[in-house]
Order: sequence, then structure tokens, then C-alpha cells
Amino acid sequence: MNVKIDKEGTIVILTGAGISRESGLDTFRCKDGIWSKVNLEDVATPEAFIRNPKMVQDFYNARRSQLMEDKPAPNSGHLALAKLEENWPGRVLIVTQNIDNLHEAAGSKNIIHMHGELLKVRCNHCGSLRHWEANLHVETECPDCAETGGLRPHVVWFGEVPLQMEEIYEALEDADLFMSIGTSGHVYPAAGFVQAVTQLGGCHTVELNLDPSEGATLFAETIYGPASEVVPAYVDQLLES
Ligand code: BV8
Repeated sequence: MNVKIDKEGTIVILTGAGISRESGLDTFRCKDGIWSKVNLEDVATPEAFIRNPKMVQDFYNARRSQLMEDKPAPNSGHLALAKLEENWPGRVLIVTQNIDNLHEAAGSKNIIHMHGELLKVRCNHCGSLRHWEANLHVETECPDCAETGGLRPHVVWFGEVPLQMEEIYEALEDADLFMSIGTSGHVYPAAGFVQAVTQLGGCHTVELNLDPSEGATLFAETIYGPASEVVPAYVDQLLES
């Protein structure tokens, strides 16, 4: 780590599918990733949900069942971020693109799921939002309004507005350190956060990834290797600095 961060400083951490890979969850764009097995246009857009709701529900049912049945454990990358939040005097915010629950399972509290959460569903009819662990089907009745056909995963699809963007940009304005972990830098607006903090000035940026992301050259510092190794090492340097 080649910079000093004020101990009262704000740390904003963007995470992507790469941080969960060593917990056994697939990434999207790595070899054998999710998008090599299914077209995102068929399962991760509002148009797909209208065209073939069963295909979309089955896609998320399979991923929700994996969370519920395989019970993937947070790895040392997730745990290191929870330790940072616990021990850092300043503010630590995780902005995750992931819809799994591994940051929570590791003990992190200050989390924004900008692409939603796999274990939540919402009703298009009544707007209710609730924790959900079972499979979801087109004919599943909403427990709140009793309507069918309206329940959908609480997940942000392509073309939909990511969640809590105002809070995210406020945190980026306040950031003294921006860490990007396990993301290919392919999906916007998340991939644009590093430019946003760089334009604002006064924020150190570091990419911790298995290999260079599409935005690698935009970071002041880059460290490559598996998250389970590079993230704990970086967090220990921060806490010791
Ligand atoms: C929006 C659903 C308007 C949930 C997902 C410019 C500006 C704004 C928008 C756009 C733009 N250009 C294009 C767009 C539209 C679009 C977009 O970005 N398209 C892409 C294809 C170009 N964006 C949108 O539609 C977004 N909405 O823009 O609304 C707006 C804009 C601004 C402000 C307000 C409104 C909505 C995007 C959300 C789409 N939903 N998924 C789900 O099913 O999970 S995106 C999908 O990709 C996942 O959510 C995932 O989180 C996300 C990013 O993928 P990554 O997490 O990076 O995973 P990936 O596999 O790609 O990479 C893994 C990385 O890990 C690799 O680099 C690898 O090296 C590394 N790795 C692997 N193993 C390890 C590791 N690293 C460390 N350790 C390891 N062991």
C-alpha cells in the first residue's frame, strides 16, 4: 500500500462476483461463468420477464436454491472486510453488485446491494418487499395482496435503475479510499465509480482483482491475486498503518 489514509477517513468498497467465487458461487464473465451458460437477454431484463417469466423465475430459483442448499460460507475476503468495518475508526461502506448474502454472513453491517438481493422478492401489484427463500413461480400468490403473476426477484435487471444510487454517490463524494474488489468493470454505473471519485479528487483508488479489469488503468494502485489472499493482506496494512 503506497499511501497514508487518514484514520478517520471514509472507505467505500465496491465488490463484484469475484469476491464470492472462492465461496463456490459462479462469476458472470469468467470462463464457464453464468453468461457462458445463459444469455443475459433471456433472464436478466424486464423484457425477458414479460416474454418468458418462467425462464426468469427458474434462473433465479436455481441461484436461490444454491444459496439455501449449498449454504456457501463467506471466505477470508468477506471476513476481512467485516474486520475492517469493525476496527476502522472512520466510515466503511460496502457497495456490492452481488445479490448473495455473504457480506452479511461475514458480519458486515454497512452494505448497499445496488443490484438487489436474491433472498428478497417484491410484488409488481402491491409493491410489497419481503424475505423469500423458496422457489418462485408465475402462479405463486403474493402473501400481501393475494394476487398471482406479480411476484419477481428483488434484483436489478439490465435497463433498470440500480438501488440507492443517491446514497452511493454521496458516499463516493466523501470517500478518502475507494477499493474495487472482484469485478470486471464491465457493468455501469458501478464501473464508472472509480472515474467519479477520481474526478472529485482527494480519494485514493485501488483495484484488488484476480486479473486486470476493464477499468484497471483508472486506478492509482492495483493488486492482483485471489480475493481470499489480497483482501486480508490489504486490510491488515490499512489497520496497521
Ligand atoms: C442502468 C442482475 C440507468 C442481478 C446485473 C453507461 C451508463 C449507464 C448504463 C449503461 C452504460 N452502458 C451500458 C449501460 C447499460 C447497462 C450495462 O452496464 N450494460 C453492460 C452489459 C455494458 N447497465 C444497466 O442496465 C444498469 N442500469 O444503467 O440504469 C442508470 C444509470 C446510472 C444511474 C441511474 C440509472 C443495471 C445494471 C445491473 C444489471 N444486473 N445482474 C444478477 O442476476 O446477479 S449485472 C451483473 O453484472 C451482476 O449483477 C454482476 O454483479 C454485474 C457485474 O459483474 P461482476 O460482478 O463484475 O462479475 P464478472 O463475472 O463480470 O467479473 C468477475 C471479476 O472477478 C473478474 O474481473 C475476475 O477477474 C474477478 N475474479 C474472479 N475470481 C476472483 C476474482 N477476483 C478476486 N478473487 C477471485 N477469486
